[in-house]
Order: sequence, then structure tokens, then C-alpha cells
Amino acid sequence: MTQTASTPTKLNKFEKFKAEKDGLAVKAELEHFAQIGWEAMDETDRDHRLKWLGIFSRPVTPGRFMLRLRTPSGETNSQRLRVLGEILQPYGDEGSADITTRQNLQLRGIRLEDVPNIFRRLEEAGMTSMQSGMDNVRNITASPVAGLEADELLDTRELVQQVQDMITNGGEGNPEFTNLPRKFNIAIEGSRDNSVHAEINDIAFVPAYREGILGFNVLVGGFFSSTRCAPAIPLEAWVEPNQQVVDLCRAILEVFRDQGSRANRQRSRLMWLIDELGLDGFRAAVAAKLSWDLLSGAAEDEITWEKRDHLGVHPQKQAGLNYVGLLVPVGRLNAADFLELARLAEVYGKGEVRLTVEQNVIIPHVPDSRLEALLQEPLLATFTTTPSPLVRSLVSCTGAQFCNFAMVETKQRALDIAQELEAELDFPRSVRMHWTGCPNSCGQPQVADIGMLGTKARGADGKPTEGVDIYMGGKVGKDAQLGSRVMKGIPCDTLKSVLQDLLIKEFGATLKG
Ligand code: SRM
Ligand code: SF4
Repeated sequence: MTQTASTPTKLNKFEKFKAEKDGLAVKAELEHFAQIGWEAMDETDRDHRLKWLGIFSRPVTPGRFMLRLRTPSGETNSQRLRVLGEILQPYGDEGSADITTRQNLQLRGIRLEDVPNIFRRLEEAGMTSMQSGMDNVRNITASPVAGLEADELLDTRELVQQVQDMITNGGEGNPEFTNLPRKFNIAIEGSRDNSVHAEINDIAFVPAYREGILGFNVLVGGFFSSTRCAPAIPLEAWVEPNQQVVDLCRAILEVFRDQGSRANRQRSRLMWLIDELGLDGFRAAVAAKLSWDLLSGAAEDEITWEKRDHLGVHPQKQAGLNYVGLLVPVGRLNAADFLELARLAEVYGKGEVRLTVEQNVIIPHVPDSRLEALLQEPLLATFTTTPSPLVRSLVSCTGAQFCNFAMVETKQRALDIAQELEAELDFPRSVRMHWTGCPNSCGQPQVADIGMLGTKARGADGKPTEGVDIYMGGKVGKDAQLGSRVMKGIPCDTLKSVLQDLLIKEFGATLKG
């Protein structure tokens, strides 16, 4: 690590344990951990370093781990889903999974003694969980319909894979990028609708023409944290849609790794470094690492559409084929769902499956002739193509069921309240409601029409109770904007009536007759 003026004199506790032993080092010890069991493990290895391999100990479910994969561009297939279903099956009711807000998958209920074998199975099926947690680059997001839609500007899947391979050394683990000052998010958009929420990524590539050539404008520094939320800002740079993207990611990561603050973890995300160096200084530090000239940004980008949710049936650019978006309520799946999705993708498509940042699933390549039969499949009664107006756009973080940061239970509550409101109201359009269990904002309440952020509240009797802060004004797609907090500390047991009011006043909902 290069010493710079910003190198702290005092390291935070995470930096101390990282300096003692790199997170990736536990990769070589997995068999040993499996043998001795989680109870006997060194606590820092168990509760922190394992996250470098995507293995998260869950204090809420002791001895049952969460496994976060990497699913670049949200692209997976029936063979992989079958393997994931088979991994979960032996865990019975304790095994489950979630599609995440970074179009990724997390498995739950995992026992540590099974991990070496699980890792072998993941590798055989071409999956990895490497560097998916802690101070690493998260799953790289892209349009979930890359390569499928006629109007797409760039099919970014290969680029996304190249960036992931650079960062993780092809999924083996790459010590060059395992000790960032903090987590890091990258998105590469190839469509016109900003399907990735470019504005909330540390680096986002958005399509833009410069002198008639299609490439990407680059945004940097977008992030949410409990103390600050900042939209990404233009780096004033344009890159070609090729190795330049990979090079630029590497250069930015190196600058962040070497110059980012390691003193206070609440001030360590990339935007804090951009603040410190100034945008020009940051850009110059990045440009100095490149062997080619970093060009100025294009005057405008090509994000010109409203954001789509990709649910329902949509014709593909390949004549006679369709992609079919299925709603997975708040992203929750079980073993049987994986196996059934795998079967449907093979019988009706070509085995391909895509995931979305709205925590849903897409089955591509369904011929016109097989559409009707797919729509009649029993799984589509639950994972419907025609969801009701609130459940359609519902997004929720993990919440108290599995996450010890949570102030409130989220997923089930989100579904229950949405369904109760749907029973009482008619809606002229879908309303995007996002739930997040604490100020870390994994469920992105700031991008929602109405966002709920878990907090402590006071009930009518004055006693502490579960509550939420309400966010409004999030705008996605073109001209994306973050919403802001409009109400504080609403007790969960009075929330439904508050939401009913908001839906009527602000979104044109009407009471059912
Ligand atoms: Fe997150 C930490 C879950 C997307 C901001 N996030 C956590 C942990 C790992 C905390 C923990 O150890 O328990 C949560 C694991 C709970 C569990 O058991 O699932 C967790 N985050 C999630 C997921 C699963 C939410 C979901 O249900 O979809 C998402 C996984 C994405 C993935 O596939 O990698 C997830 N997290 C996000 C996002 C949204 C995004 O990327 O678009 C954000 C806000 C954007 C950002 O990062 O700037 C987000 N998560 C955080 C933060 C606050 C970061 C900060 O700078 O302070 C934390 C806490 C931290 O890192 O210290 C956090
Ligand atoms: Fe856990 Fe909070 Fe993230 Fe929800 S927002 S998953 S409660 S850390």
C-alpha cells in the first residue's frame, strides 16, 4: 500500500485485523474450520474474515451461515440453479435464499462443515462467492436483459465478467483488491433505462456517444451509509466499451485502495476520498495510472427512458422469442423454487435465467409457441407475471429475520402491509415501495416512491416500539434522484393508515367501493 498524506496514523479496528491477516487467507483454512466447527473458530476469522469468501456468520441463527454468491449481470442458468437447490435441500425449512438488490443470490441455513463441498460444487458449475462481502467489490450489476432487447445500446455482459475476473482473479481471489478501505459497488449499464441505479454506485458506466462513437460516460462516488447518502457525480470522463472499462476500474480501485481513508469507517467510501482530493485531483490521480488518455465526458448520456421492471412477457430482439419476467415476492426463494425455475428455464427457454435489482427473475428465450403453456405452470401462480400494483414493485432488505443490524422485521411485514393496502385501495399505477431494516439502506428506500427505513419509535402508550422513517421522492431511470426523509419514527402498528393516506393523496389511490 502506498503511503500518502491521507494515510491515517490511527487505524480503525477493522484495519487492525486486516493488517494482522488478510481476509483471503481463510480460504486455505476452510477444511480445517469445517473439521473443528464454528464454535471452536477464532472469532475474527468466523465473524469477519469468512466474509471475504462470501460466508457470513449470522448471530440471529447461530451455526447457520449465509453464503453470498457473485452473479455478474444477474446472469445464471438452470444448471446453476439446480446446484443451488440441491445445496439447500438437505437443510429443510432452515434452507432458503434471497435475490438481492444487486441482482445476486444469497443462500441461508448453510452449515460450516458443508462449505468445502459446497465450494467444490459451485466451482464445478462455474459459480463463485469470492470477495462478495466486507471491504471488497460487490456483485457487478448490468441490464438484466442484456443481449435480449432490440433497443439496447451495448451488451455489457462480457465487460462485466472481465471486470469481475480482474478483481477476483477469475474467482480464485485476488489479494490486490482484498484490502480496500471499504465496500465498493460497480455497475455497467448498456440499456436506456438505468436499470442498475447508476446513481448509487461507486463507479457507474452509462452509455454515451462521443464524437459519434458509442461508449460510456463515467459516474463516481454514489453510496448510501447510515451517516451520509450521496448520488454519484460525473468523473468528466468517457471510455470506449472495451479494455478501457477494465483499466479504468483497476485505476480507480488502486487510487481508492492506496489513498482512501482507513481511520473512520463512516468516512471511508470513495466519495469521501473524492471530497478530500477534489474531483480534479481525484481524476488526475486516476488518469495518471492509465497507459492511455482519459478523454473528457460526452455532453450527454443515452439514459432517456423511464426505468422498466421487466415483469411480464416481452418480445426479444431474436425473432419469435420472448423474455418472461416473474415476480418473486420480496426476492425470497426455497430449494423447490430453484429446482422448478431450473426446469421451467430448460423446458420453455434455453436454460438461461436472469435476476433483477428489484429481486425478481427473468426466463429468456421462450418461443411464442410455448408462452401460453409457460404461463399456465403452477409456479407462476406464486411467481406471477401479472402482480398486483404494490407487490409488483415491492423491494425489501433482509431485516430482523437474519440480520443483526435490523431494527425491524422487513420482508414479511412489507408483504403483509402491501397486500392489506391492496385489499382496501384501487391504484391507477404501481407504486414502488422499498423497505430497509436499518440506516445502512440495503433496501434502497431513497430510490423508492415510498421508502421505509427501520428505526425505534414510540407507541401510543409512550413505550419504545418498532417503527420506520418514511422516505419519498426517489426517482429512477432517466434524471434519477434520491428521495429524502419526510416522516420520522412512525410506529409499525400505525403505519398502514399513514401509507393509506399517502397513497390516496400523492399517488391517486382510491378507496374500494
Ligand atoms: Fe447491504 C451491510 C445485506 C445491498 C449498504 N448488507 C450488509 C450486511 C452484510 C450486514 C450484515 O453483516 O448483516 C447485510 C447482510 C444481511 C443478510 O443476512 O442478508 C446486507 N445488502 C444486503 C442485501 C442482501 C440486501 C437485500 O436483501 O437485497 C444486498 C446484497 C447485495 C449483494 O448482492 O451484494 C445489500 N447494501 C446493499 C445496498 C444496495 C445496493 O448496492 O444497491 C447498499 C447501499 C448502497 C451502498 O452500498 O452504497 C448496502 N450494506 C450496506 C451498508 C452501508 C455501507 C456504508 O458505506 O456504510 C452495510 C454496513 C457496512 O458495510 O458496514 C451493509
Ligand atoms: Fe441488515 Fe440493515 Fe442491510 Fe437491512 S439495511 S440487510 S437490516 S444491514
